[in-house]
Amino acid sequence: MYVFYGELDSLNKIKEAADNREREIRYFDPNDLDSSSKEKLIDFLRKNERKVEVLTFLELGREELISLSGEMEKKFPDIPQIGVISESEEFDVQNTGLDGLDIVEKEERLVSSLFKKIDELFLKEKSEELKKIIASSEEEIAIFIHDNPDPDAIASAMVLEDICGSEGVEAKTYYGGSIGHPENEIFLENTDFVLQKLEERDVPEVIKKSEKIAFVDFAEASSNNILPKDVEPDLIIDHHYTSRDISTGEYNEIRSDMGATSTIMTKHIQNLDLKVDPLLAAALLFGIKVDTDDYTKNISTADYKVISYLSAIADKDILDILKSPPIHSETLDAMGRAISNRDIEGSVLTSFSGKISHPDDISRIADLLLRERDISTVLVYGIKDKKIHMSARSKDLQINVGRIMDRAYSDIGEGGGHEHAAGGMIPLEEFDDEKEAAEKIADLFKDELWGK
Ligand SMILES: [Mn+2]
Repeated sequence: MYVFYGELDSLNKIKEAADNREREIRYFDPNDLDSSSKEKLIDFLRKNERKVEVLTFLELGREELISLSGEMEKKFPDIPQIGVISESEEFDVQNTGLDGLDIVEKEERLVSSLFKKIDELFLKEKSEELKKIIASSEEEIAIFIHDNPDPDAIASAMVLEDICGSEGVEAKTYYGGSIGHPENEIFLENTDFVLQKLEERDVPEVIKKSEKIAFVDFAEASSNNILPKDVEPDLIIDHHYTSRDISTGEYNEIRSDMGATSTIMTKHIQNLDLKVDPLLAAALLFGIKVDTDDYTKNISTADYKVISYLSAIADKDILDILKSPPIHSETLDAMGRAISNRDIEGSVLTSFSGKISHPDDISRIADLLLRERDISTVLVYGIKDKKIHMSARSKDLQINVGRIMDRAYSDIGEGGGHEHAAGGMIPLEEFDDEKEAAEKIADLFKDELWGK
């Protein structure tokens, strides 16, 4: 809830903006004739102290602002304050001795700059809240990231571990699946940061021995993570949009307006005055880069600000390596087999790459083969741990590979994904041998594609 005190012509616009964010607002007019509105304000704040996110003074005179803000700071030290002043006014808040007051100048774009300020204050409050909750933990905190973690999840967990460490609280980061991106390996090889790989059977013990459970870069147990459905988190920090009400836990920060969890975590670093070393800065920067598709998708002003902050600190050598990360020789071998085994019919290319060392290899190979001239749709598949992993790509706007993968393979395994990129998995035991598997998988794909 936002509380306003004072007189302002743009009040209607403020109401509208608060409405858009589904925030309640309360307005107190000092020129109310019936009785002292200051007393009403104090009374209201006393009753609603925990609900009020920010108290904004609208265009009071300098003296009145200083005295009122001082009084409120004494009475309600936890409520952040903003003073809106006329552009012409000289106001140096440092000289007033008011710690809790921030200033916004009244200008053309008052409403947007006011709400930006509110967001900044809100984030600062969130950082303090996060710190307090972590500090209150006497035993270990278990940080969970999603299966086959990506750079954003790993960098964010690194920061959360740092915050725990600065409060003297033990923390460990757990994941299921495997670390696939070679980029991740580069970071993990260069830091002391250790990720704990978990099998499903080990989860109950970790849950039992940890005082608090944190979800980072995901918000719900059991979807794309190693946790059973009934695990309730104490902390959630995520940036994925969800229409479901996820309000469990002590600390809840789902900011779908930010491009990456790394952005949220960098904000906490800044607000809590934590040190960020060049490698961590590079990891966070890379996390944002991957999640925003090279800084082009779902990117917000907050992301840009954080990017410029991190770029100044980030390890340049590591960033250079990440532009073209080293490739494992097994991956290169699988690429070689996929290139020589490719079977082309019209603009459709299918290829079996044999044994692979990581399921992620398949999608990299599919990306590569899609670049062949005159090819518009690609299916690549390979074997790992008695399973056939598949990856499909298409540039053809008439084709939805996600739907094709779903229809072609759902009877014997799983398949699905997006319009232009999709994947799937079939247990090898569905086939007599590898040779039969190799032929049948390509046939099922093409039959579905051409509607046979
Ligand atoms: Mn993410």
